[in-house]
Amino acid sequence: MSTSNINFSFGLWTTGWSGQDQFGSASRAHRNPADDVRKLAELGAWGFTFHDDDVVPFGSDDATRTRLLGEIKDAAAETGMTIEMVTTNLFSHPVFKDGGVTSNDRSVRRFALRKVLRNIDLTAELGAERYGMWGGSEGTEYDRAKDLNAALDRYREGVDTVAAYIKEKGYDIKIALEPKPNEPRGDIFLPTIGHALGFIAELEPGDIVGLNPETGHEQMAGLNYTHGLAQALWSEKLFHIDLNGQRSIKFDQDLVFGHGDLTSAFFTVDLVENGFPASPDAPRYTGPRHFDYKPSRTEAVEGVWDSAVANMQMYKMLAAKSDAYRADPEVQEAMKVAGLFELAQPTMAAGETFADLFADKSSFEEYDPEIAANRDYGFVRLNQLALKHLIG
Ligand code: GLT
Ligand code: MN
Ligand code: MN
Repeated sequence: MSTSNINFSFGLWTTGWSGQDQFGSASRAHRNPADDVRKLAELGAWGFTFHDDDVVPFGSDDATRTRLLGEIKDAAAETGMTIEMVTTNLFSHPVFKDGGVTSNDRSVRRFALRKVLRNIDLTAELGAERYGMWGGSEGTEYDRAKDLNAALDRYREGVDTVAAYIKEKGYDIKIALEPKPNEPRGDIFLPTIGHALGFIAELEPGDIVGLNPETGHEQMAGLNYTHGLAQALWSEKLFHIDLNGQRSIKFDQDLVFGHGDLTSAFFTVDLVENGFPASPDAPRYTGPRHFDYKPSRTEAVEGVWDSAVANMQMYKMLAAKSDAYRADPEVQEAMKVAGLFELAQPTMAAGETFADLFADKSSFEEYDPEIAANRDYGFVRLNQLALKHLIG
């Protein structure tokens, strides 16, 4: 595909991050989020996302809320930027220090739900098709801090209630849950894509609930992001993506996409842009290419915009590499040798019965395991071809 029409979007909390961390205060001055919308549009972004509190400071009165949201709407209208997802901040204010929808304090849970439902109305009003739920504060530092069964019940109740509200109002909105293993909580509920998929299967109804997996969050758990995206796609639950960079199992770095594990980033882009190589009818990701990164604290305003551009540039460079890699006849041949197309062939023949299988002596009685044991899959050569395209 041509890299000129990729829909790139950014969270306003990304470029808007002032650089404060656990140990240091802000290294950059606060900017008006509406100005960031204009700047992102100028740099080539297609859309943006935001938390309620990114635009309207917590506790603002209704008049202030209307005015500040008006500024964002104006900036979007003026630039043609799409507001593709809205989300709710249930983690910054200390009222949420023990969670939003899973706080042990019932009054906090009811307050959190009200904050979310108000934001669902806003999501609909702005025409965004996705509503994000990152449960950063939903978790514990100590195992006895919560009855874990009750916590999962309350988490399910929270998501079910939001989904029921969307349906009752007739809104065209899908919920995208974002897994993360830890930070800011010691252990966050729904730590990985797999946990979240298992949770969604228990929802009632879970049809409008899917995932927003983030590159670094899977990698913080030592997991393979591309594999996670694949399973979410296979489950038809990949509703959104948060792209960024992470260098191994450590605190959430939120680096520029590709600035962490570059090879993994290549295969992520390869999957998103060109799909599964041997499964042309498999589900494809069609949503925006959304960046959720943090311009490093060392950067001044110029560096913020350099880093925003770097995300889009990295993605486009990797997309072009992926296109060339897929079109390379040597790669196609190596994939064939490696057995990728063979894996797409069902193991049992169409309509084959157990009797048929047992009658097939070549599958067992006359099978010579040594032949397959000696097969050379050529995976190393195949990987080298990918790397040749990547850095060649
Ligand atoms: C926060 C978090 C991100 C989430 C955002 C949405 S906020 O910065 O680290 O991964 O996507 O709530
Ligand atoms: Mn992150
Ligand atoms: Mn994220």
